[in-house]
Amino acid sequence: MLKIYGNKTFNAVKAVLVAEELGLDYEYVVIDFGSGEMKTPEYMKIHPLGKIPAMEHNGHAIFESNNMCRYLANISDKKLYSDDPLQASKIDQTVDFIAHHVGKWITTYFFQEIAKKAFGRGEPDAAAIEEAAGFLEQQLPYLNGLLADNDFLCGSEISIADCIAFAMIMAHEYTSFEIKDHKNICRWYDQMKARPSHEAMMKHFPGGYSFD
Ligand SMILES: N[C@@H](CCC(=O)N[C@@H](CS)C(=O)NCC(=O)O)C(=O)O
Repeated sequence: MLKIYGNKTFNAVKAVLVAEELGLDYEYVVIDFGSGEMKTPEYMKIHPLGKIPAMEHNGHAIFESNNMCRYLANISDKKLYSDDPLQASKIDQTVDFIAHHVGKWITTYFFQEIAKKAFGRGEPDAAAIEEAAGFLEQQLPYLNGLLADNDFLCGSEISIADCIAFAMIMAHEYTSFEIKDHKNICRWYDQMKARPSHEAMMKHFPGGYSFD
């Protein structure tokens, strides 16, 4: 039995998209942000810090979204991942680059332009957005280059890196973050969006990252 706990965040989208790509049978459970549900003793048995996403598989509690994605691939004969140490390292490298660099700055857009409004935390900070835009302009060409000769970020086959990157880059549909100058990223984004996994994932995230 696989249960994924989440709400409208990048990290939950990553896990659901990976589960859909792998064709796994799972239950998606929405954990409310405002009601304190995340900090109940029951939920904190699943995520000890009371955060989302998290999941339960055969009685084991697992958290940290990138780890969740890798785990789901590992229980699926390494589909979306690899048995080859070098290819696995390439996938991990891309996942880490997204998590620590591109994703960090896209999270700034999400916080400033979506979360602040949704949770009454004030107006977006223009300086923070400008800083994020500057770093993304340095970093997105690297991702664009990975896609110059390949359909996917780590080669000719889709991997967890694509699902993880997609969940982050999806923010461009809901914030002022733009990808239009990066043609390969645009092409890849449209390809990812056309996959059946995208439609299935979106059923759990009506309105995407919008809280309106
Ligand atoms: N690094 C974690 C991030 C988890 C996280 O910070 N979740 C946020 C939402 S994106 C959360 O649950 N915040 C509520 C809280 O900390 O009370 C992951 O990738 O899963």
